[in-house]
Amino acid sequence: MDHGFPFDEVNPFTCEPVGRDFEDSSNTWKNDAMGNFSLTLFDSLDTFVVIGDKQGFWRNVQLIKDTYTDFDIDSNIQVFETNIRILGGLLSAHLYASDERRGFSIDNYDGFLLKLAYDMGKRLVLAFENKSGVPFPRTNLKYGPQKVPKNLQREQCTAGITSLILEFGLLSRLTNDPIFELVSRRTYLNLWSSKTGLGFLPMSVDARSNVFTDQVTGVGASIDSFYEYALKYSILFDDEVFSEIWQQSYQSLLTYSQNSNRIFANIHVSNGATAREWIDALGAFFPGLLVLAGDLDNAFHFYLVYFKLWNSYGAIPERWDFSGSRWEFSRREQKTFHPHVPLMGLTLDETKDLLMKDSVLLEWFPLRPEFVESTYFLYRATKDPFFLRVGEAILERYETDFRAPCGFAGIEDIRIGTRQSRMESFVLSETLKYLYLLFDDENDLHNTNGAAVFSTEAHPFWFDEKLKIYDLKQDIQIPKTQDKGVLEEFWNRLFANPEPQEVDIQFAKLRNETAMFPDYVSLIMTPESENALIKANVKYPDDLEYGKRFYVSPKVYEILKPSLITVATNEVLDSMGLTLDPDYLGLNTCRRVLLSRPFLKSKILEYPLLYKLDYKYQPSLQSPGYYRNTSDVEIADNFYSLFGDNQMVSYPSQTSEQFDALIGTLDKVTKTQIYRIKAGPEYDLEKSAVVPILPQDLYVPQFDNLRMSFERLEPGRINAFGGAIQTDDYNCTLRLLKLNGYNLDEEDIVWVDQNWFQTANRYANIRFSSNGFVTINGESVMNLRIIPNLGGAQV
Ligand code: DMJ
Repeated sequence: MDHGFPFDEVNPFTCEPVGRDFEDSSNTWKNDAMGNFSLTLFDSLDTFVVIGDKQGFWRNVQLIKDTYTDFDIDSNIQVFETNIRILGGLLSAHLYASDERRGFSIDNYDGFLLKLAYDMGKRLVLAFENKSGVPFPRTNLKYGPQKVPKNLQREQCTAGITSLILEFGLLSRLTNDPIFELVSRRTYLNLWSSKTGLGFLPMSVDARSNVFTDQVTGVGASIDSFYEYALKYSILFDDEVFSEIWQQSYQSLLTYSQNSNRIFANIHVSNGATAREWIDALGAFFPGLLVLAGDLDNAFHFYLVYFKLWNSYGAIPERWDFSGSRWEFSRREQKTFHPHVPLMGLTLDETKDLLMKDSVLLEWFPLRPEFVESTYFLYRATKDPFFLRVGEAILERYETDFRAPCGFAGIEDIRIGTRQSRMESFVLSETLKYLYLLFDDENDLHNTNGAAVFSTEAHPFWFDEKLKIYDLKQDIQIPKTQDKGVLEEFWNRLFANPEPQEVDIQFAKLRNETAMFPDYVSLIMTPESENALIKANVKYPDDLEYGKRFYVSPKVYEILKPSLITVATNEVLDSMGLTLDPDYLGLNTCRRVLLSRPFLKSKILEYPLLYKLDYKYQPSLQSPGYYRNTSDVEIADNFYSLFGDNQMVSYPSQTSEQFDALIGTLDKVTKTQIYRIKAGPEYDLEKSAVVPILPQDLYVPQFDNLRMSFERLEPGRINAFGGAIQTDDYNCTLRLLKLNGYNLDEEDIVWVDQNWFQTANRYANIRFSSNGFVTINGESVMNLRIIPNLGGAQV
């Protein structure tokens, strides 16, 4: 504040204030976020709250009151960045300033922060004034989106289109003006309705034509907060439509994108094939999101990859390649890398440098928050000291290496360690906030009364009926002379002769146009949905053929829903009194972690596959020279000796062959019904198969449309769980490892209905053996077993 205010940022090395690039309007690296509106201050208002600095919060809120009455600024800014940083910052600060329950409320507060938020909202929402149906990526705060050069208005991304719903939703609900939520929600649902058969949205969109400009998807840059906001919006506003979007899209990711090392890889949206074998720094938020979704297991496994990156670089490269196939190394010498054998003609260090340079695809680290964010969420969910140790290591880097005279400065080139002379506003609003929260067990945000959903910029949001609603909806009239003709004419006139009230006029026009639109749920016409429509007596057009999309209101959807879910029955299962749970991936349940570790011990240090990734991605996990002699975070003496166990073991790495297989049609995979067997009465061995059916096992009534991953059980090799493979009693040569997004545990069994084999099996190479195993191409699968139908073959 001493050096930067009222500018957007401060140069951490020179202490000079930093603002937009007025010379070069195409410098989006700076100008997208720096709108000449004291960005860092707005973005970090609630950081004062989180660190418990009441005076700091009040003082800076007052400063804003004294400095800003609106955002009538002639700046072209990016809508997404301004939404999450400025609007999000204002909304969170307003909640704290107005809600007495949180202990930071301001006496005689008149809601001016919300009024400022409303002003910003009115300016941002104009980006939706686009005939193509998707918002423009940028807008001019004073004149609207048409003032932005056209070449900056084409490239839009999925995250940019869909990540307004949380802030806009909250703004609408707090101001009683529905336009923000309606527009952003409709746009989100529209985009979602154009997902591929596998349930994916590509990452890039042309904003002028509303056409996808690539065919790839993942969880990192350009699409990250699409997933994040589906889940967070559903939590904040208790919205089932968005909860289902989260579940469907996550199920697709688990099924098609998650690779055998639990990395969510970039894949082709239409066929699920791996498209690019890299992950980026932004994707490091995903484990944290999975904690929120209640999937700790996948959260932890994906986190491990980023943890290994931190061990290798003391930072997270903006983009990191894990493929192995593009390496200069393999071009030079066709053999696997061995940590102690240099390439011909090179020293070992030079060899490692070569590998490291090949795997760092984008070399900067601007102190992004995502890895700290996930560390924080995993610690809150597990309380395992391992995550505190990681936090400590991160903190050490900030204190010794990232500190600068006026703040913190990240890395410009990870490969050589040069520094970046910039401190983005998210360092104070997100990175340091999460780091602080990780160590502050008593923080209000950790109490039930302080519960909040963090926006993608880490602004705490909450919403309930006790909050005061400020009715800010203004009745703005569009002047008669301008309220006619085509849109183009309207804009031309407006910009030819800008009026002081122009934003209000544009805003009123947008509101008029969007007042009446359906807040719909999109469904695909299938025999099931047709049945549901008939059963619920809902009228639908005659020409609604199978495969066509149709829209219903949330109300109608609620009526249809029960008939859309079919629950299979099986006489044998019925006779055992077991019940089936269609939510086999557990997406509706939050699985609690059993804190069965002894006091002051880390369960993670006992995880025998902790080093699996080091082996698997060894060539890509080479440290840069300046970081090569740094020891791994978890084996730092003072941590390892205190929290480790002298029983610690590391399993040998998997050497069994692993491969994927598909039965049926790819785009039907996520629609195949699979059930988890729920707890039931005592198991009756008399009536049972050779191996008891246990709760947690899976049941597949139709052995079709399945995407599976197998390992070959070749005696002498090491299996996926780190055990030596021995000759199996049942003579099985395969083990199922993954089924439609579900990663099987070593003991899990998948039960298949024998009835299907006898009545509907169209595959000559899928059979079952006399001792009850499913056989594929003549090979028995040890954990795929038949549930006999009554009177059927003996099992
Ligand atoms: C932040 O501004 C937000 O987290 C956003 O969603 C993407 N990432 C940056 C920081 O990395």
